Amino acid sequence: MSTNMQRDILVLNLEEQMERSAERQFDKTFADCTDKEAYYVLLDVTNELMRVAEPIVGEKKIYYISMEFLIGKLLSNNLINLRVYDKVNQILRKNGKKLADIEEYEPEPSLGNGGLGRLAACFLDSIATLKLPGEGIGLNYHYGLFKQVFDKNLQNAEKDAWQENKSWLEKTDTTFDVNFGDKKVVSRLYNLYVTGYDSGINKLRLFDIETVDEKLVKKGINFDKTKIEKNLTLFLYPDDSDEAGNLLRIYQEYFLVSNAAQLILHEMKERQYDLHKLYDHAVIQINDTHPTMIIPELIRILVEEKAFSMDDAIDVVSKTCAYTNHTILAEALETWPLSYLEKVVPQLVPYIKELDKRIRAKVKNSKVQIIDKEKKVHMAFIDIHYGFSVNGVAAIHTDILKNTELNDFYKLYPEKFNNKTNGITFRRWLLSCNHPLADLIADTIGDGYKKDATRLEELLEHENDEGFLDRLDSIKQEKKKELAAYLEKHEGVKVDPTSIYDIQVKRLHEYKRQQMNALYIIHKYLEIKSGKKPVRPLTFIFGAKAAPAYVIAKDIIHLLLCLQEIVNNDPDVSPYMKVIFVENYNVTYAEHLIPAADVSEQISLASKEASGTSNMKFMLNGAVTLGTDDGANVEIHDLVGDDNIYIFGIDSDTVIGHYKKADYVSKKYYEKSPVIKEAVDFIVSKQCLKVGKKENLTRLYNELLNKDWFMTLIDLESYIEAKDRIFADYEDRNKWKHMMLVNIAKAGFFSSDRTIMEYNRDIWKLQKAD
Ligand code: CR6
Repeated sequence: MSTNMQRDILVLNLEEQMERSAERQFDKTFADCTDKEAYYVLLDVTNELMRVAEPIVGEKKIYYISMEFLIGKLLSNNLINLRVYDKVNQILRKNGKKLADIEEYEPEPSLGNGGLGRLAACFLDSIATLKLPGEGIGLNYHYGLFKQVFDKNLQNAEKDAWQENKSWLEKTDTTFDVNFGDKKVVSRLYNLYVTGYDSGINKLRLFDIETVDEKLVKKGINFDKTKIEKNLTLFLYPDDSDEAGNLLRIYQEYFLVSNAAQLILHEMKERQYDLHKLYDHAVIQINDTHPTMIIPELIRILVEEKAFSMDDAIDVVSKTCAYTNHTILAEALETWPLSYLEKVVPQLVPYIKELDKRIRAKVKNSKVQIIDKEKKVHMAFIDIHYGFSVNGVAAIHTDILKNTELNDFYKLYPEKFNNKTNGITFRRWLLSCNHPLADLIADTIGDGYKKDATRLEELLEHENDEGFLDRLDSIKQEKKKELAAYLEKHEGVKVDPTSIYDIQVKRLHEYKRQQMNALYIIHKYLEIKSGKKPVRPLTFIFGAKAAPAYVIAKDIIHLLLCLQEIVNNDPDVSPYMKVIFVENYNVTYAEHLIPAADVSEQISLASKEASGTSNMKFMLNGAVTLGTDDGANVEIHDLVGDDNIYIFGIDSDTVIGHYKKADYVSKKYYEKSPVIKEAVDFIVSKQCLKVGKKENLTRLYNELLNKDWFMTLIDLESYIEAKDRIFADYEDRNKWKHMMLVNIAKAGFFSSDRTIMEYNRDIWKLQKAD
């Protein structure tokens, strides 16, 4: 029977399937199942549907190798992509159940830090949706990223036990030997099916080892970092502030690429492809520098096991690998001491030295050498010299790479550099998280936009249609009410759904400048205290995790939690404003927050945010951006025009100029402006110290006054001005509804389908499966 027929039969008999599964698993009728049991029933039948779905195959395949895949919960998304969402909902209704309640029991896999990992997940969705043969290759971390817990206004980190026996993961029989310098481990492959929207199935390959010992984790997320056989896949990005942490990270990275190389070569063998033509059958996208060792590893295997000459091996691998850069922040561009690599992967060192030697023979410029004078290996430089493509993730980011950060390389290989502005999958960030909006759009312009997002522009024809604009507005209201209920349940805070929801959610980093938002909140608080009330209440919402070793980032969380306590408990102020820092921000939380946002905070220091992707999600859900001309904000600005976005602050050229001349002095701005001074001083005021810790608050205060590396104070006044203006404009309801419409209509460009089409057109060159 064809897979399509099997699928159709399953769909036709979905209800019976569910009954059968309920009986098999719980010895109950489906109606009698608890919501938790109902989740396992839906998991079971959805897994079955995916098993019989058409795999996407072709002569050439993309292998997207990444240390992170922040896939989020999968149930709703899979149901939507498999086109059974409505049918399942009907059955649920009949049995007195709601999908939203059932989904609460699905654990969220915590396999990523933030944007980079979430991007990888969006890409997998689009690759499958576009029917391109492709796989993700990553690691199956047991506890993933830490779970954030607040105590005494401080962030604590705990392990996040997201794995369950019954899950989306399929254990396979595939195992590989992975040899490190001082030990050998055996890997095990797990598959996770990736559904495309109304298309076929690809796979995410996650590797693990069976000797991991979860009991190694003591208090919080502390564990013995030296016991590699027991800790290798315990956590994502373990604390790398010490040598043991660094070494563990290198063990993890090599574990990933060794498995990837073996898997790819195994597939080539199975299909009897000529390895000299590897690049005709495989393209490897290296997601940031973390999987860079795939290059020397493949060269090593070809030379040592497949009788390739060094020249041929290097040539073939260079034509197979492409690199994406996701940041210009120096600390994120990995450089590993050669001595660490000698310990963990001595077998790669001769190859890395050979790659370095060949560059030295060709180019004299010391700034492009792979191994520097201090014997550190620049991983990105391996990618750039020995890959065929280098891309940035937004137009301005790629320009900065070409003209500043990687200019020496750009001059060597101009043809390798290209831009691929990031995107988001509309299946998750609209169809799944905002049903009423998706339905309104479908009612207005038809279903076509679900496959061709540029058609959202057709909404512009309705810019004078009052009925449509009112429906848009009332959907936003509905989502705001839902969020208010969710926040009350999860955070215990009551918010006014008629207030303006101003939301900043993303990792906590000084360059993202949550501290600037905090200073605005202080400013507003003091203004209200002095009798100047806002026209409408304001709700400031934050969500962010700070790396456990990033001290100042944790201090910023501390300040915001202190402000939350002060503001929300002050009877003079709390009717007019609230501050909510949600605990353990993750993909699931984002899906609740983003549809309800009015104002999208994208306030990084210009030049520092490579792209950002929450900016796109907010826009798609009708929020208006308050931001700097940075990352993809620049492209949003171009698309929606000056009238539908609020841009403030110094531009990236000015920022880069300050860094070059080293002439930024934050104290100058503090001393010049009473508004800035008052806000900054509040951090160490008696009122703040009463609820907070002196050590943390003083450290943050000193950082802002004496260093402020990410130039908060230079932009603070223009931020306050822009933010007051956006809040005032919210009262012009017609103008605001129009801005919502334009933002939604112009969001089509940011579909990850467009991004993936560009990757495929310019880099991967795969044939679409039929
Ligand atoms: N932190 C960038 O900072 C970008 C994503 C995805 C980041 C962010 O601007 O949108 O990648 N970079 O390209 C890294 O993780 C190194 C991120 O998520």
